Amino acid sequence: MRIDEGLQRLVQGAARVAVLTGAGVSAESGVPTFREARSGFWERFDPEELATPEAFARNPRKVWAWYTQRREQARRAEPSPAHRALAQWEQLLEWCCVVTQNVDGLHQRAGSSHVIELHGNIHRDRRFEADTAPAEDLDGLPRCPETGALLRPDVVWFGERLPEGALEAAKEAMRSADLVLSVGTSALVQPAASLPLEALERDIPVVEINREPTPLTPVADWVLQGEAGEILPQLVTAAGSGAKRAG
Ligand code: BJW
Repeated sequence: MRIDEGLQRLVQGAARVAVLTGAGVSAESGVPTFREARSGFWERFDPEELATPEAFARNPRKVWAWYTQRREQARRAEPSPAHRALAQWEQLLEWCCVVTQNVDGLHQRAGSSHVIELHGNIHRDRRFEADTAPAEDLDGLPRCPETGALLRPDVVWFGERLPEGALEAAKEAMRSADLVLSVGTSALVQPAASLPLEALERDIPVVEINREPTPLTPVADWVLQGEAGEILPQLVTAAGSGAKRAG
């Protein structure tokens, strides 16, 4: 992959960068993606059975079993070169915001300090709130130590609202950036997928990094096709020689 002169000038001139990330950024850490052929979760599992509040109400034990295993997988994973490159870029910039759809906490572990988690965090629990109580036997499932309420993973399932303030903060980050990147996301899940489109509408340049074309590809200003863990370090090196330093 070669970074052309125009892109080099763009990254060298950028002082405020917002980066939307998806599962592809954690793929090189060994965390599976969702929609990829062969390896994606949704190839093997039905999201209607695991990633909706209705699924949890029907069968909380099954949902907890899946999340417990994924939580452990995320805990064992190490940040990838892509996570590390973004953390390193932050050091060169006036401001860098990572807006992530990932729930694994790997951006923070790599050292990024300004991370907005659109879909929650798999390492946290919260109270399961539903109109009707889950039907099955709930013995042994995680409960709030104070109130005894049934707990669920603190992630965003289909049909659920994003965490309070997260979407607004992400929109504000995109609006105030002078460069937006979309990295390792299929750009299919709303409302996250609209964030780079809104940046384009405001004439903010958008760079996409992905192994495969996505719905964003035809409209992005630059498309770098390949592995995020190879391309991002090169981009940060290119930026490093000319970036405006903080302070
Ligand atoms: C690499 C790489 C490498 C790999 N280098 N690249 C019709 C139209 C529009 C919207 C909807 C619709 N029908 C339903 C909706 C809404 C729905 C939605 O968008 N559905 C679409 C699928 C159609 N959205 C929602 O329900 C959202 N909520 C909502 O809309 O609320 C409205 C509301 C308002 C008021 C009251 C109530 C509600 C919530 C969405 C929640 C998504 N949740 C999940 C699970 C999170 C928890 C968990 O982890 O278990 O989030 S689903 C899953 O998808 C996960 C991800 O964050 C999300 C995005 O996936 P991502 O990251 O893009 O991964 P992949 O696998 O899709 O792509 C990976 C990419 O990486 C690929 O492109 C690879 O090529 C690439 N790659 N390795 C570079 N090394």
